[in-house]
Amino acid sequence: MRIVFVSNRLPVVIEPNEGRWSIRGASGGLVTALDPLLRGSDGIWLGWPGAVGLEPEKLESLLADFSRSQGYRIAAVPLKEKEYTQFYEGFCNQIIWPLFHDLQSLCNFEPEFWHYAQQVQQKFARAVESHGKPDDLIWVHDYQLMGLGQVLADHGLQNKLAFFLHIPFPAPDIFRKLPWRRQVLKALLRYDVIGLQTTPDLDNFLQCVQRLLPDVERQDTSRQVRLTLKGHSSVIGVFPIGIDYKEFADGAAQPTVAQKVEELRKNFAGRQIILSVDRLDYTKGVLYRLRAIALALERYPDLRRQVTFFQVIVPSRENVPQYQTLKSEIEQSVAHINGKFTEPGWIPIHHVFRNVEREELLAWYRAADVAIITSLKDGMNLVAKEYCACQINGNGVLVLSEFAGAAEQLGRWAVLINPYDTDEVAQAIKQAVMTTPAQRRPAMEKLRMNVRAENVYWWLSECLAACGISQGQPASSLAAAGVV
Ligand code: ADQ
Repeated sequence: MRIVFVSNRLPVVIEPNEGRWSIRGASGGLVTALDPLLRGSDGIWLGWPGAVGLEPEKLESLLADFSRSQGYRIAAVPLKEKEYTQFYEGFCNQIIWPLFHDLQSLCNFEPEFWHYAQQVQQKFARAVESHGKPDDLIWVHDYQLMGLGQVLADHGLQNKLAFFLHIPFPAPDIFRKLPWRRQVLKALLRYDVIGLQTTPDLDNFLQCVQRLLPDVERQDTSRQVRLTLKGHSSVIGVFPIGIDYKEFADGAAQPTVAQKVEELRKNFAGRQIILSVDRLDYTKGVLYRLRAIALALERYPDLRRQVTFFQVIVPSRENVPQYQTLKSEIEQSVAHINGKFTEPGWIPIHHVFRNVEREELLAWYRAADVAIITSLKDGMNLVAKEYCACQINGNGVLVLSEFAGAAEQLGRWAVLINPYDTDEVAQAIKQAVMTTPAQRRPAMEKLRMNVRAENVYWWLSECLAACGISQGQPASSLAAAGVV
């Protein structure tokens, strides 16, 4: 079966380069995982190319170049300026994103955003219809396209329709605030398979359906739930996304990375490196973390000069005002803490705000003595898994927010924190730094085994199995890997 993979963004970066447009592949676990699958199956990936102001012919030729080099096709769903602002910046980034991360006070429930969201689903549907074949699996990704399955079904498409939500699904009291709550749930239930990241997401989804759509019939099996509305059944399951463990672990072991680790170690000799890596987003809890760092340095003076906080933030959604404000608040807070605690030869926080090269990222992951993840809410958080995979010497400690999806799989061997509890986070920083190598190693070993076993290929085969597709290879499992 061929797969038509649909996401809001195509896995490419198109940018002007010395007066000419260039195209390159975007990085990330999903792209790496889907690459071989799409190559082998003559599959196709549909999405918005992310470029505004590029002539259609030029775009076509760039995409054709990229398709040739990758061995699978990608096709663009171009968005008009107004669709970009009202659908992507409005409906996606000012309604669904904050609401599904429990931050309803940040939502702007502008009715026009909903109108444009409907228009864009139609646009994506036309692209699927023009590129899809009758037996294709249509696999739609993430919150931007929750309504696409319904449009396709209404148009009479007979293909199997699958959907995966990368972000959390909120509890009923929060979801209820959405003016189009029933429409969204009904639209989701037109997919044949729905994948969620964690058990709490599944529970929330089921409770929302129960409260808002009481006519839905529910049937539980051992691993999944079947919901039926007006004769159509959907299978809902939990499929926590993983990373390409081997690529990270092998990458971290490369001599070029080892050399960078050596340089970092020299620069921070005698200090523990406490690393955080986040996309610029208010859901990642950066300001809460900074407050806890200030408290830790205040309350535990022996931490000063003993630790260096290395904070890496990748720019994101720079046109949305909330993100611009967040960026300056973070910069102010870092400047304030550094101004207060810096001593000759020691700066407490090193703040990096840019996309970093892969080798550099791997070196930071490998060199860091502690990684701290303070998401206020997160679908999964791949950084937690990437850090563990790169800890090839097994000496690191993972401090992990209990509100990151990753906590369900990794929480047993991490230092779990409530990021809103500044006292607790400050204490966790101290505790992580004080942990001895003898305590660190067994926990990190378990974390690494888990990340290795439940990797992105395992995730893929679990999702495809729910769609009735067997890849013919047994998926790695925790039991087989000896984790549980
Ligand atoms: P994100 O919110 O983007 O993903 P996350 O899962 O942490 O969050 O992934 C971030 C990715 O960006 C990581 O792969 C990381 O390596 C990379 N990255 C971060 N900083 C970088 C930098 N400075 N330079 C280069 N790369 C950097 C959404 C959901 C998550 C869910 C994923 C996958 O919000 O909850 O885990 O999808 O389903």
